[in-house]
Amino acid sequence: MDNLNINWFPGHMTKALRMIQANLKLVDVVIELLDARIPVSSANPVIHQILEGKPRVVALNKIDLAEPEWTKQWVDTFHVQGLQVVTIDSMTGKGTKALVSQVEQLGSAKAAKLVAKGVNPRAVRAMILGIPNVGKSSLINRLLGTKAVRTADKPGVTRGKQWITIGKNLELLDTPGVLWPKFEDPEVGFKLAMTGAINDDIYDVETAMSKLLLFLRENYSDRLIERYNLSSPLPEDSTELLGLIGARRGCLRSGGLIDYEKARRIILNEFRGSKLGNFTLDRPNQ
Ligand SMILES: Nc1nc2c(ncn2[C@@H]2O[C@H](COP(=O)(O)OP(=O)(O)O)[C@@H](O)[C@H]2O)c(=O)[nH]1
Ligand SMILES: [Mg+2]
Repeated sequence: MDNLNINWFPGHMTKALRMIQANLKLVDVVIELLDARIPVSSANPVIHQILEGKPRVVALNKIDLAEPEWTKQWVDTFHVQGLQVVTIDSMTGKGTKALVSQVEQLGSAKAAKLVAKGVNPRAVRAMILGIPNVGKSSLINRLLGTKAVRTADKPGVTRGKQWITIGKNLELLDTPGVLWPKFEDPEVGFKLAMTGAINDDIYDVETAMSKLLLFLRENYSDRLIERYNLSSPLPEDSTELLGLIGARRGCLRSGGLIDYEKARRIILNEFRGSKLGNFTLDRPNQ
C-alpha cells in the first residue's frame, strides 16, 4: 500500500529503553500489554532481546473493541507459543483479577528461590510494558482501584520509585515502560494509525482513510450500509464512498460541496469508538 509517511523520532525511544532496562532489574515479572485488535502490530519488535528470559504475561487489552472470536483464536495462538496470556478491559477491570493471579503465580517461583537462599519472603514485583495508548495508565489506575496503596521509596528498592501494592503478594511499579511499535512496516503503520496508537498529526490521514474505507467495503460492507444508511452495492472508489457517507452525515461546504476532511474525521472516530462494530485487524497466521 501507499506509505503513510509516519514521522517519528527515535531519540525519545532510546531514552525510554534505557529507563526500561534499569527498571527491569527491579521486577520479577513483566506484563506485556498488547491491543487485542492488533496483537502483532502493537508488539515491540525487539521485546525478546529486552526481556532476556524475564517471566512475562501477555495481556490483551481493549477486548471490548476487538472481535471476540478472533480474541479467542489469539489466546490459543499465544498458548501454542508457550506464553501466558490474559484478556482484559482496562476500562471496566474485566480480566484484571486473572491477570494479577497469573503474575503472582509466575513470580512466586523466583520468590521461593530467594527464600531458599535465606532472603526474607517478599511480594512479587512486576511492571507493565507497552506501546503508547495501549492502555498502560488505565490498567495501572484500575489495579490501583481503591484498595491498593502507592508506596514511595521502599527500603531496599532504588530511590524515587513508586510502587503500588496490590493485595499481599504483588507490587507493581507505577511507571510503565513505553515501547515503540514497528513503524517501518506500512501495513503495521496503518493499523497503529487506525486504532489510535499514533497521533493523527504524524501520518497521512487521507491515505490511511482511503485504505480503511476499502478495507471496510471489502470485509464489512453490511456494517457501512447499516451505519450510514447506504445502498448496496457500495461504490468501488474510496473517494466516492467517502462522498456518500459525507453527504449522509451532512458534511457539506458552502455551495453543497462535500467536506471530505470532516467526513474522514467522523468515520475514523466512529471506527475507533466501535460505532461500526468490533474489529480485529491482526489475524493469527497472517
Ligand atoms: N475501550 C477501551 N479503551 C481503553 C481500554 N484501555 C484503555 N483505553 C483507552 O485508550 C486510551 C489510551 O489509554 P492510556 O491508559 O492513556 O494508554 P497509555 O498511553 O498506554 O498509558 C484512553 O483513551 C483509554 O481510555 C480498554 O480496555 N478498552
Ligand atoms: Mg500512559
